[in-house]
Amino acid sequence: MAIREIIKLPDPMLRQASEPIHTVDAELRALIEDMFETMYDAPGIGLAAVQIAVPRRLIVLDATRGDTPPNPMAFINPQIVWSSEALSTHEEGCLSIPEEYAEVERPAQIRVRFLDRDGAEGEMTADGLLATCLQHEIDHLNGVLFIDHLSRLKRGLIVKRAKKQAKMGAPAPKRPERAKMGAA
Ligand code: GNR
Ligand code: NI
Repeated sequence: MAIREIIKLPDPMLRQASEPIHTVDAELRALIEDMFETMYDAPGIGLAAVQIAVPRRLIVLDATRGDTPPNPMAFINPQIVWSSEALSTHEEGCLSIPEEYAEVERPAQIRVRFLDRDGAEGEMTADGLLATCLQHEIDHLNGVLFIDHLSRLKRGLIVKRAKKQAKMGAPAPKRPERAKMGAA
């Protein structure tokens, strides 16, 4: 069990589509445990595997809040099989885009098909925060971020700030060693 590092915008891996999972085995269940640990530590209500630099179609989520007991859920190869015509708006944030929040409009209800931790097929209908979070996580599996649902202007501002943050946080780039002058 381990807390993994969460990759941040503008890491290009966040723009990559994740690969389907073919086997649900002990190694995958260990990865799921690491994802729960990383999500609860952050803290966040959802996490896609690609956010810990593992581009596979796997998400974890726990949209309970307050005093309600935790409800860790894992979805392997999740697919939206139905979306309501009715839309709803929620404020969203993303662990890969720290300190940025915006209102995003999405279908209010969705039905999702997936494999669970035991490799069994499941289906679930979700609404409210759970529906929002599932759509946010499934977007990650397709290289899509919540900022892609905003106007170009808002997205541009957020990307600009994220790039600035990345520059400030990154170690100084190594300079190539200069050839010594006059060395034969
Ligand atoms: O922790 C998270 N909170 C959140 C709030 C509103 C809509 C979506 C989310 S998901 C986010 C964690 C995250 O980045 N998951 O990919
Ligand atoms: Ni996110």
